[in-house]
Amino acid sequence: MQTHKTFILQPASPTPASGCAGGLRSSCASGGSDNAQENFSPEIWDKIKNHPCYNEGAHQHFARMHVAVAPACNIQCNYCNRKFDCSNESRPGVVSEKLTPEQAAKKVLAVASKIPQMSVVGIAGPGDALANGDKTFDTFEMIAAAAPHIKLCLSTNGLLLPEHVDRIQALNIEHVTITINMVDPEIGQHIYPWIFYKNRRWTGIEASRILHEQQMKGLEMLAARGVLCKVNSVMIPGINDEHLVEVNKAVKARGAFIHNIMPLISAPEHGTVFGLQGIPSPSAQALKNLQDQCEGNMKVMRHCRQCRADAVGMLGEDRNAEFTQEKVDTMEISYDASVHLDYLKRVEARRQGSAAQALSALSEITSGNEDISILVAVTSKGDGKISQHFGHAKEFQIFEASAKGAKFIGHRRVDLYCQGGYDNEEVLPNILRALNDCHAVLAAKIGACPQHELKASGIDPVDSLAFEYIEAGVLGYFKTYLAKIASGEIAHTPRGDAQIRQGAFVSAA
Ligand code: CLF
Ligand code: SF4
Repeated sequence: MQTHKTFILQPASPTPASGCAGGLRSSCASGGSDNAQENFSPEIWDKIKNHPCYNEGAHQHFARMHVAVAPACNIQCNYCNRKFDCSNESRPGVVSEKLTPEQAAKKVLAVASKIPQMSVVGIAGPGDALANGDKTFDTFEMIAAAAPHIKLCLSTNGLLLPEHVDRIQALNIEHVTITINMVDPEIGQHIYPWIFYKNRRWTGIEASRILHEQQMKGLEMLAARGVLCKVNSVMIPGINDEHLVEVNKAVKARGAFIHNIMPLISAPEHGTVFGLQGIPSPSAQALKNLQDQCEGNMKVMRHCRQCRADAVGMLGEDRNAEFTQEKVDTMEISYDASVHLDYLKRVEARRQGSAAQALSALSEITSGNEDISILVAVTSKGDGKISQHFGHAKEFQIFEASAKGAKFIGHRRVDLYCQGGYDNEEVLPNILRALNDCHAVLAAKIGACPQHELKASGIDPVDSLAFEYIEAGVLGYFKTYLAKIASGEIAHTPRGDAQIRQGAFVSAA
């Protein structure tokens, strides 16, 4: 498959992770978000507004599902091993069940009838979508006929892309991801031991040269047809980490819309070549530095959850176990598109409310503080609000608050603190480590014990902003923080991984 495969960093680390096709405008008016509607042309906005991967703002409202109809692959990546399966493992390329196109289409209707947030169906393996072209396109045809409002999304290694561009366009597949890890076959030979192309196996530099040429050609052809292309790249320390800046420039020049640079997930037990060779995952800081370097060139995705090839639900959650083939077969499926369309209207109202409140909060940030920025962690149930209890969080969204606005910079996965009836105090140190560069945590409720421990680690626990819209809440907290500085109550202290403050708390109440 593509690079919906490989990767995850552990909780203690910050989470790893156009030419904009003429669609990205320069202004930035919604509380600092560069994912706001006004930053895109109407045509582009229409394509991305409900897509949880292409639009960071949409992942708070919309879900995706993958149907695992594509088992075979035509190349070998040294970070991939599709034999490994574990239901607790969120790792691209991993699936519990492979489906026929008919089973997949039925599963899509079953999920759509239960999860009105579901806006996109993707085919992301477990092998390569285009190495299984007939199954992939048959599946999309059935879904398009049964549920035409659901967006279709395809992910591929790109080897067969030029041959399939016409069919992709004919089926109105508006979103295609290509995994591109190199634009230099010298480097590619260390990532790809072989490819299978035109009825023969190719190895060495020649294999990477063919793959590279096909990827570039396919990307150019799709961009010329108005298909929004996302490029996924796996950051592999010592192999292509420095080279990915070149990749970024090359894909931008060929019309890619967004670049998703993800960390290699590497562990010997996964049985991958890189895992067995002991090549490490990149540090969170190295990943962020690379993403920052590339961001000036094009839109960069920072909220990727490195999904399984059968993932179902909001990004960061997996509800696939509710929709096994056995369960779908006995399920009463009553799919009603109007339920989803009603949900779209509610999201639209929510978005407008959120944007208005964020703008209002931003207007209250006093001038003269342009050099101050802080990180704020937020936990949400996926409704765009600060709506989750601290103890129920499996991940925190991290925002950088500054006079420019509230900017999403990534997420941090953690173990559950509340285990239904008792608090798992053993996980608290890991949560504190995951958040140790944040000035505050905003949650719907924070219990006395975690409040105490957060304060002792120099992190302000805030539940007085419960159920506020996230960006407005983050900016509200920042405003109070600045006020405390102005009054002399606290001094601004930047936080880094190794820097744990004592004291100096602000309350946003
Ligand atoms: Fe799936 Fe990929 Fe489409 Fe999204 S996932 S096929 S573009 S609908 Fe999204 Fe998952 Fe990251 Fe992929 S979070 S691994 S980027
Ligand atoms: Fe995807 Fe194939 Fe590479 Fe595995 S070997 S990551 S299935 S392209």
